Amino acid sequence: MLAAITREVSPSIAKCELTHLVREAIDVRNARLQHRQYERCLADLGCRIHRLPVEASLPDSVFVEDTAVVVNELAVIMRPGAESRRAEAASVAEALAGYRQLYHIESPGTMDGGDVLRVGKVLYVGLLSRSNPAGIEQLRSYVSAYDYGVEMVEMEGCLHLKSAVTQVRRGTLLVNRAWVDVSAFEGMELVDVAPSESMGANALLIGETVVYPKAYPETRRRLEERGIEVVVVDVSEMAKAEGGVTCCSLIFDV
Ligand code: CIR
Repeated sequence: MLAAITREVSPSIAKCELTHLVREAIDVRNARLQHRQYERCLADLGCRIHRLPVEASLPDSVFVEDTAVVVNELAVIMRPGAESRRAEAASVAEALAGYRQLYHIESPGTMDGGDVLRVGKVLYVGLLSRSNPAGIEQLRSYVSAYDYGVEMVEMEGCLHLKSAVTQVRRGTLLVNRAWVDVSAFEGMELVDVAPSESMGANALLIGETVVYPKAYPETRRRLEERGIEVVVVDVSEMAKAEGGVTCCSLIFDV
């Protein structure tokens, strides 16, 4: 059985952090509708939804992925790189305490869950603006006891590692090579995003199905041509806040 922690879209999402995008109006009502459809999709794929209460004063709080890294044996609560997001972690920690033993990234460490890509027993961590070497060392100290390797990955031009690379099937990654040094992923099959869809590398693999944004049809075709099953969701409002499909949930075995 899988659980998915999610959180209702904040009414203040218009004040979200933005790094690479120009601010556009976000329709909160539509964002909430899209978010409900996203949750429904996760539920259809076997996730029990654990929705956290809205955090009205925390604009980015729908992006729960950034607040924790959950593996089978433990959960590490993040200290997000953006100061405006640090207060998001407490309520996620409270929820996760019911499922896992907790460890915490502490100052001077910073890390966003969006920078952590787990492939089997390896945690790849993107090092750029949100996650720093101190955070990575803390993560390593927590997970190495359970035989997870932690690999630092160079990236540029995007917000998080998972903006540039995600797993779409066992042994296969979807990548935007302009943003990430793929030498770290030697031996794996790489599917490139379509040239016109630079934001298309963020896909959410649940079992053998990929949850994928409606906005990137060319890249979606590339996945389907390889026999990967894709379920499409419209996350256009979240995309204006630089969020994608992985960002809105924390999914783990229960
Ligand atoms: C931020 O800048 O932190 C948010 N506006 C977007 C976070 C998206 N999260 C993710 O990609 N994991």
